[in-house]
Amino acid sequence: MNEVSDVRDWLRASPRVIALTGAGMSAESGIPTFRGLDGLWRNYNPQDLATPEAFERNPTVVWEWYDWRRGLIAAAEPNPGHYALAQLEATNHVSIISQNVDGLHTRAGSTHVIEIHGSIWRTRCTSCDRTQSNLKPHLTTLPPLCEDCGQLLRPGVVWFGENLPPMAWEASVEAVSTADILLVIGTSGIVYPAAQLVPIAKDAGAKVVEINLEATALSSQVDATLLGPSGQILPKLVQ
Ligand code: BV8
Ligand code: ZN
Repeated sequence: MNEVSDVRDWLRASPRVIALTGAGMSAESGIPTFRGLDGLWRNYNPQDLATPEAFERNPTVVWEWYDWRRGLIAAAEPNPGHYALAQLEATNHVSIISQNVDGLHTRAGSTHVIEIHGSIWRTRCTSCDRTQSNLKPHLTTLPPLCEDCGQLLRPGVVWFGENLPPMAWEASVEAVSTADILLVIGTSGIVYPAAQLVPIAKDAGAKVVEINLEATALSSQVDATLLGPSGQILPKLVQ
C-alpha cells in the first residue's frame, strides 16, 4: 500500500487528472451507499428499484424512493473530499466521471463533471422526452406528470439494464484515454460499463490510484491503494 506522499508527488507530475467516483464519495455527506449496510430503504434492494421493470410495475414506489433520496441529498452538503477535488482544479486539469446522481461535485465547485448515470435532479417525460431540471427537494405529486403532455415523468437517471447516455460514455472513454492519473474513489467496481474505465485508463498508460475503505473488485488493477475515508484522504493529497 502506498503512502499519501507518493501519490501527492504523482499528482504534482500529472497535469491531467481524472477522478472516477462512486457512492463512497458521498458517504461522509450522509448519503447511503448502494451496497453498504446503510444502502437499504424500506428493506428494498436498490438494485431492484433502479430498473425500468420496477418503474413499469410500480412507478409510485420507485418515485417514493427517489423523492426520499432527493430530500436526503438536498439536506446533505459536499464533504471535504468533494471540495478537495474542486480545489485540485487550481493546479491540474481535472475531469470527474461520477456514477453518483447527487450533484455534490458540482455543488462543491468542480467545473467538469460527467454524470454517467444521470442526475436525480433531472426528470424526463416517458412520452415526449421533455427533460427538466427540478431542484425542489420533494416533488409536489407522486408520480409527477409532464406539464406538456400530461404523461408520467421518470427520474433522469440511468437504470440497470439501460444504456448510458452515449455522449457521457464517449466523453468518459476519451477522458480516461488521455489521463496521466486516474483516481478511483469510493466505488466497489461492480457496476459496468463504469468499471471498464479502469482497464481503459491503464491500457492508455495512466497511473491508477484507488481510494477506498477496503479492497474492491478493481484493486488488482490499480498502481496504488490508499485505504481510508475519501473525505480525509483527498484533502491530504491536494494540500
Ligand atoms: C448497461 C443510477 C448495457 C440510478 C446506477 C444483467 C442484465 C442487465 C444488465 C446487466 C446484467 N448483468 C450486469 C449488467 C450490467 C449492469 C451491471 O453492471 N450490474 C451490476 C450490478 C453487476 N449495468 C447496467 O445495467 C448499466 N447499463 O450495462 O447497459 C446493457 C443494456 C441492456 C442489457 C445489458 C447491458 C447501467 C448501470 C447504471 C445503474 N444505475 N445509478 C440511481 O442512482 O438510482 S448504478 C448505482 O451503483 C449508483 O450509481 C452507484 O454509484 C453505482 C455503483 O455503485 P458504487 O458507486 O460502487 O457504490 P457501492 O455502494 O457499490 O460501493 C460503495 C463503495 O464505496 C464501496 O467500495 C465502499 O467500500 C466505499 N466507501 C464507503 N464509504 C467510503 C468509501 N470509500 C471511501 N470513503 C468512504 N467514506
Ligand atoms: Zn411529456
